[in-house]
Amino acid sequence: AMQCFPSLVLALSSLLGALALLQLSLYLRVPSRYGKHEERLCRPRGRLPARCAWFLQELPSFLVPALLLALRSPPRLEPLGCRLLCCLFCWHYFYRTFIYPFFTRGRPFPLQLLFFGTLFCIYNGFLQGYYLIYCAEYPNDWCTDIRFTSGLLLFLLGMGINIHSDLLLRQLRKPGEITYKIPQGGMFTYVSGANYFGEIVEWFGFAIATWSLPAFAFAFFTLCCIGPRAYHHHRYYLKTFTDYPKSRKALIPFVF
Ligand code: NDX
Repeated sequence: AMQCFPSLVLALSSLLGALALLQLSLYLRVPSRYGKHEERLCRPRGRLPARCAWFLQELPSFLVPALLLALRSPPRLEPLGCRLLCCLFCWHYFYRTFIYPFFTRGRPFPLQLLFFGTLFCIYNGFLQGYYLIYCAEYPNDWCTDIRFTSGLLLFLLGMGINIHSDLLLRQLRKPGEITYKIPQGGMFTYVSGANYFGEIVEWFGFAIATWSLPAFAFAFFTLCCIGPRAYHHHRYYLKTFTDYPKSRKALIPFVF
């Protein structure tokens, strides 16, 4: 049977933090090349329809922890860590894998990024799953701890904002359309990267609720990955639309 190796958790979490910094250094000045930031002259080959790409890429983040959980000896959901994993992490990736891709109207996704994205989701799915199933230990009254309750609240709030914003983006296009318009409503009233803002709040909520190194490393990675992307989206909108709302910020309402 599997057991907890704290040094493995520490090593994998540190590497995730290092990847976050690499990500930041690579994509702070130039955006990652998918969606509205893909170069026009790029070869038309080497892409997969958005639907397949997002499904394949995100699937391991659901499957790996779900498998780890299934392989655990019963009673599987007894430890609070397992329930946290099941309810929060897998719930998000159930949405991202089985619901989001089937409604997306996004442009075809570059195979190369799909490859790295899939590797990332395997890695992170394993780290979060392994830690919460085999390492995490919580006191009996963790559910009434302020870290758990406030974290859970942030997680739910972030997830709500993320899903709502993804929906607003999707409604900007008719099926088959690939043009860009000014997003309106919901959190887009305040920021250009409303879906990213939600996702970041969500994973920091998860980190606070689980109070774990792997989860904080992942929240930090998310911030370094889609934070800069929100900024590049914002710049794209300001450049493309002369009537873009002046008061709108890039990522954090009223601030940045
Ligand atoms: N997938 C996380 N790194 C990533 C894919 C890219 O879930 O090599 C990270 C994720 C991966 C990344 C993943 C990991 C690191 C990679 C990176 C690429 C390079 C990088 C591999 C795994 C890398 C190292 C160096 C470390 C190896 O046509 P379109 O597609 O633009 O259409 C869009 C549409 N839309 C509009 N439609 C009309 N008018 C407008 N104005 C529109 N604006 C947008 O809306 C899309 O169909 C849709 C959403 O677009 P966009 O650009 O706002 O969001 P997107 O970036 O596609 O993300 C979609 C959702 C979103 O909710 C976001 O929060 C979440 O996924 N996400 C995304 C990325 C990472 C992540 C979450 C996380 O870290 N938690």
